Amino acid sequence: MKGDLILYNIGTLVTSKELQRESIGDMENIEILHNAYLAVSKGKVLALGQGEVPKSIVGEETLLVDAHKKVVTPGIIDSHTHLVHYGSRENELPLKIKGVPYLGILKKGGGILSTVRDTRKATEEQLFQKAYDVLNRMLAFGVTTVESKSGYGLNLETELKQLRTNKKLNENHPIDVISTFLGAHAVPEEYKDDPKGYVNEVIRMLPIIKESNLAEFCDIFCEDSVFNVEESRHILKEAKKCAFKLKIHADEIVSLGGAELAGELSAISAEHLMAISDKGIKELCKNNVIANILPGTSFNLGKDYAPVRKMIDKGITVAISTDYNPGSCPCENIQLAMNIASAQIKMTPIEIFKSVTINAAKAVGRQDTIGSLEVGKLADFVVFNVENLNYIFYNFGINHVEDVYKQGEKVISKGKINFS
Ligand code: IZC
Ligand code: ZN
Repeated sequence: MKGDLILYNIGTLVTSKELQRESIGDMENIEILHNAYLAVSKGKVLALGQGEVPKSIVGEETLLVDAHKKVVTPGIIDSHTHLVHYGSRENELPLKIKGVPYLGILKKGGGILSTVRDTRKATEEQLFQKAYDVLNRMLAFGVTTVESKSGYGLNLETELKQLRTNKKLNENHPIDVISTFLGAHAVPEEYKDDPKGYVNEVIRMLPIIKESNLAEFCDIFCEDSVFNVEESRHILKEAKKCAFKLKIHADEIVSLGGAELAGELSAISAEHLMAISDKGIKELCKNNVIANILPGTSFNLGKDYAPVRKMIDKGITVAISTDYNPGSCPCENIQLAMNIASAQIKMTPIEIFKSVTINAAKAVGRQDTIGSLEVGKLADFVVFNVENLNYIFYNFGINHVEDVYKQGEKVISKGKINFS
């Protein structure tokens, strides 16, 4: 077969393919090729390798592109976002600066509940347009797949509105959007005096959401004064019965035992983990739960970083994502999250790329089609305008992405949107 498109003269090709020698927890274990080529046919990877492009894959129609020794990686996967919402919360910034904690703002009816009020009022078109613009920026940062949670409706009608918006974004934007139901994101104001009643309401919503086919995962905010471990277990067990795959916002601010619950229920991933206990680390490890860490949130809240080195040493699979949301992390720049992981958590460039490619693919259950550049997988890839991988982390705070290809189509060209 001939390639439709072949990039050649790639200085560094990070394939993110895990090598056979893989030992548990070896976060450096990916293939990196120098002086490489990457061939695409019908939106998928046709071939890749080192040195000269084989003549057998070059046809008359093949578009040959000189990569000028730049760095090419798989498309980045942002595996934890609260993409679809309305309004913003900069009015809470003075409180935050004065030291009012995130959960304190929520307790007073602000925080998530403020975004719920705005999202309930918004039209589907408004939600779509706001999120679409954010997806454009994410794409320019090298992101080709995004997980997107609901959770600003807290009633069936608005949760469905958010989830339908996910679907519409997935159908209309080059980025693939993977949808998660987060009905248990907070207790809504109308259930303030009856939190158990809201737990029952979420459980009532589960089969309806499942039936609608609008969400693949079910997530919960298991946190002090939000949903405790017992309530989280109750909701997630019901979600499992409805065949949702599970995620848990676990031990973000207070060490409640969310990681232990993620292990107990064999969740796909546990998110945040800034306050995870040693027992929680053991349980994630024993049950093969992915630790999805969100360095931008620790940075923005001025909180501890998740103990990533401890988790890696125990053999846990680590993913990194933005947590893009209007409260704890209003930032859609995955490269900034990666820079923070480097400077503050001391992860290596290879560990970080693995965390936003193949490990992030596992966190969204897509490791068979994306997350690495291997023959037959989708040709989602990014050209970074740098000479080596280290440079991305050394010269931080700017966007190093030059081109982004989604299924072989160049959707970002020289940093600009290239589709209509
Ligand atoms: O809107 O504050 N942590 N949920 C759990 C969030 C942050 C999103 C928000
Ligand atoms: Zn979150």
